[in-house]
Amino acid sequence: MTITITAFEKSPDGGKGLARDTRVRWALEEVGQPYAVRLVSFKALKEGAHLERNPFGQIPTYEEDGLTLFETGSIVLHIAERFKGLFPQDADARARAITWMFAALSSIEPPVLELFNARVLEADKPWAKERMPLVMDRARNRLKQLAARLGGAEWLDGAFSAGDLLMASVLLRYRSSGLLDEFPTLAAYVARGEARPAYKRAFAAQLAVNAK
Ligand code: GTB
Repeated sequence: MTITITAFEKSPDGGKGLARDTRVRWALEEVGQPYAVRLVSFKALKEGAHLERNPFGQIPTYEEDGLTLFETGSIVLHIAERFKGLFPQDADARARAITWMFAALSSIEPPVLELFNARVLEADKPWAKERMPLVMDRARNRLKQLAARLGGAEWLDGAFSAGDLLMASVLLRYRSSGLLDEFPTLAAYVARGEARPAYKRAFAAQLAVNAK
C-alpha cells in the first residue's frame, strides 16, 4: 500500500507547521506509516487533476490505493481507524476521541479562522479596529471553556488520541495572536503535542520541503 498526500510546493509560512498537511503528516507519523508527498503549486491547486482530488482546490488530500480523501478531519479519522496508535480500544473512549476531533474542527477552529480574517484579510476595512475586540473575545471565550475542561490533565480524555492531535493542531493557530499564552495549561498542552517525536518528524519533513 502506498499513501500519498498533497502539500504546498511553497507554504506561505515557510513550512513552519501552520498549513494543514502538518496534521496529516503528524497522524501518519504517530501510526508509523510511511507516505509520499505530491507538492502542488497555487496554480495547480485550482486545476483539473487536483480538483478531482479536492473539489475546493485545497491541500491536503490523501490517496491510498483506490481511495482519495480530502478534509483533514476525515483524513485523520480514516488514519486512526485504519492503523493502530490514535484511537483507544474501548468503544466509548473511541466515541469520545471522535467527539474531541469534531470539537477541534467545529468549535475551536472557526474562531481562530475568524480572527485571521479580522487581523489579515479585513485589516484595511474602516470597521476593522472596532470589530477586533469582539472577535478576540469570542476566541478567548472558547479557549477559556476548553481550559476549564482540560484542567490539569495531560490529554483531553486519558491517553493521547486523534482528538488531541487535531485539538493541538488547531490551538497552534492561536499562538500568533497571543491568546494561547493567556491560558498556560493550554499552552503547555500544545507544547506536549509538539514535543512528541511523531510531531517533530512531521514538522521537520514539512520544513525540509520549503527549505529547498
Ligand atoms: N477544511 C479543510 C481541511 O481541514 O482540510 C481546509 C483546507 C485548507 O484550508 N487548506 C488550505 C489551502 O489549501 C491550506 S491550510 N489553501 C489554498 C486555497 O484555498 O487556495 C491553511 C493555511 C495555509 C497556510 C498557512 N500559513 O502559511 O500560515 C496557514 C494556514
